[in-house]
Amino acid sequence: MTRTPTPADRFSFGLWTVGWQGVDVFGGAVRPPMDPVEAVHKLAEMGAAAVTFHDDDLVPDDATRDAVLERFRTALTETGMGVEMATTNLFGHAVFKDGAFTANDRDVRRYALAKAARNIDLAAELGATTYVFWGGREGAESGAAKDIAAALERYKEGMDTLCEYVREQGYDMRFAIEPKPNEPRGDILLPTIGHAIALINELEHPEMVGLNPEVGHEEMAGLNFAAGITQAMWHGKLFHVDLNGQHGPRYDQDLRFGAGNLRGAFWTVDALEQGGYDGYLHFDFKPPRTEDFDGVWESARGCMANYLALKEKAAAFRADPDVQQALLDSRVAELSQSTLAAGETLADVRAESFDIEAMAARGMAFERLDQLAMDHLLGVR
Ligand code: GLT
Ligand code: MN
Ligand code: MN
Repeated sequence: MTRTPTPADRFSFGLWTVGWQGVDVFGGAVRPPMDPVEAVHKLAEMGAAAVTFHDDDLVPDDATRDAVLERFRTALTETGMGVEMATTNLFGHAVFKDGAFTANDRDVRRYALAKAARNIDLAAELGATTYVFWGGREGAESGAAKDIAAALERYKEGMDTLCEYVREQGYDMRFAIEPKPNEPRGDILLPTIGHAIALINELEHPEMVGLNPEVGHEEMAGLNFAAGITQAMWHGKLFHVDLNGQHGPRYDQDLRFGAGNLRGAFWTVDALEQGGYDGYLHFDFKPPRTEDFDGVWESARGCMANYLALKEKAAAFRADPDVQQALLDSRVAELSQSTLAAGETLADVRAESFDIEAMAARGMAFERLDQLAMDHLLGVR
């Protein structure tokens, strides 16, 4: 195994990540804008396979649209980089202050659909097969301001309308919803993986819509990311993933992958590798405001290096004979046996006599198993 990223690792980066100028609630830009063409070249040099973008990251205005796209296409051709995903900025402009697909103002909802459809055309043209919907402004700060049931109807209408559009156009494209519990809205609709999966089941084309879960967003809600994405995979819904770092429930930190909850990152990599996820490994992080451009690239390099190092650690953990014994001692594989044997009925189970004291006395040996994982992660095995 090598720790030098190559396109075969399928790493990708949002143009808005390395291009983040550091504007936050308390201060303005700390870095000049980054030319998307430079980002493509630099990320390609570092071993990434693809980039992703919001309409406004790449083509901020109509006057320069054609020229910008021509330069961008040339950069992709020169570097062999792909565009694997795209998304719509439905949160930055003041028009979206009360949301996009779920704004109370119907004109805003209509504009949001038009804006998304326009960028879906560009995404298809550039070869993106995943289109992300992050509804950061879909929500409210107070109770009566938003009729939640009506908002969910409108969310569904928006997704259904755009699914229909993709079908009509014959684009090879799937949608991925990105949950987040709060920030920028006080409470955001579809706050977690589970909420989003439930909405998808109500859509007209549920097969076209999956998830783009982000590490930090689930952890902001105090949830276990590895368990969340494993459930998404169980439903066949892990279409894409946003990898980054977060220190528990606080503001959305968007640290580089591996920073923050390192144990969580280890189990995330293990879950992706064990679960057979074969999509892009997309980093959605924000290089801290303290950094100049050297720091930005260091941060991007760190995302990939940490993934590869954790992949190596997770593989060594799974291959370790002591771990395999510990898994047996913890009876992990036993959970894959059906609870009732073939042909058995609930009546058979009810007729069985259980020695519950003996059952209760059996230890599960999970501490040994977890310590082995710690030892691998700490590099002491
Ligand atoms: C925004 C957000 C991210 C989303 C992006 C996709 S936009 O930067 O913080 O988590 O993935 O729209
Ligand atoms: Mn985030
Ligand atoms: Mn994200």
